[in-house]
Formats: sequence, C-alpha cells, structure tokens
Amino acid sequence: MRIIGFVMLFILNVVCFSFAENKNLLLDDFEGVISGGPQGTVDFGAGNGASVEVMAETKIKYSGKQSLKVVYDAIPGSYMWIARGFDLDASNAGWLIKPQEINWQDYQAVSFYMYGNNSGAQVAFDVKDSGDEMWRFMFEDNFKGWRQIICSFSDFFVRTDWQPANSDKNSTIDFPLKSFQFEPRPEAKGIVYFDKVELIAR
Ligand SMILES: [Ca+2]
Ligand SMILES: [Ca+2]
Repeated sequence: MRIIGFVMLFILNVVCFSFAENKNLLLDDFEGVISGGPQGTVDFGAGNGASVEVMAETKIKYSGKQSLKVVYDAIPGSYMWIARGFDLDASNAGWLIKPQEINWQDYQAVSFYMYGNNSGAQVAFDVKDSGDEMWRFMFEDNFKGWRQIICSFSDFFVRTDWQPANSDKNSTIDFPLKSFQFEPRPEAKGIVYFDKVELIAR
C-alpha cells in the first residue's frame, strides 16, 4: 500500500507540474470569411504600384479548415500590408482573443506558419504595440512547404522607414500588442500562405 501511495503521489506531482506549465496561446487561425474593405476581416492594401490579394485556401493549410492565401507583386519602391488585429481600418479583423485579455508577461515570442515558395523574397512580420509603434521581424522565403517562424519579442526592431502619425516612438515594445501584419518586401512576386498565429509561452 505504501508503494502504491508513493506512486500515486508521484503521478499527482507529474500531473500538477504539467498543468503548471504555461501553454502557447492561439491568436489567429484565419478561419471563416476572408474579406477586405471597412467591414472586412483582413486589413490589406498596397502602394507605389504593388498589388496584393488575399483569400481563404482550403487545400493548402496547416491547421483548422483553411489558411490565408496571399498573392502579391512587390515592384521596386512599393509597399503592402496584410494585417489582423484591433484598431485597424477593417472592423472585423480581430484575433480570437482581445489583446487586453492576454497575460503578455507569460509569453516570449509570437509565431506563425508560412507555406514558402523558395522565392528568395524578404518577408517582414510587423507588430503594432499599444503606443501605435510599429516593430519589425525579418525572414526569408527560402523554403518549400510549411515552416514555423518564431519571432522572439527581443528580436523585433523599431521600423525606421515608417511609423503611424500617432506612434509614441519611445523605442519600447509596449504591451498589449494590438495587431500584426505581413509584408513581402520588394522586389518580389508570388504566392505565400499563412496559418496558425500563436504566442509562445516562456
Ligand atoms: Ca487555419
Ligand atoms: Ca512603444
């Protein structure tokens, strides 16, 4: 009985320990209607001659029923954005959870899955902080198929090429973050897919 009691205690400890560990938090899975415009679910657009279109993709997906397909053409000197989150021009682009309901101190990184096309394109992943300051993480489309891109909060840098007019420009990443956006940087053209955006636990 004593041994059984000891084993039970051991199991209980293991269970408690695993429950005590922080879990990753799903922010966005790009499910449901994918649409643009003021009532849209994605805030996207382009300038200086670039073009971008977004749609739901049900065949090439990482999780759930669909991924976000992005067809883009970034000519030299152009820019674009594909954003989800809060306080955007598209009123239905919010994540699965509100920024103020997240315990940000429990997380060290934001990650997403991209289906690469090995195009060599430089891709920016930006987040907007609570002071409307834009932070950037850069990576390259140098792989084929799905890959998880993990962006540690400490690896983001302040964008120096552009900031919103109301940005606090304090060079501090202020939580809660409000939105994220993808931008294939010029010069590049092709198709990429994004899926499963989550916060990575400490
Ligand atoms: Ca999905
Ligand atoms: Ca800031």
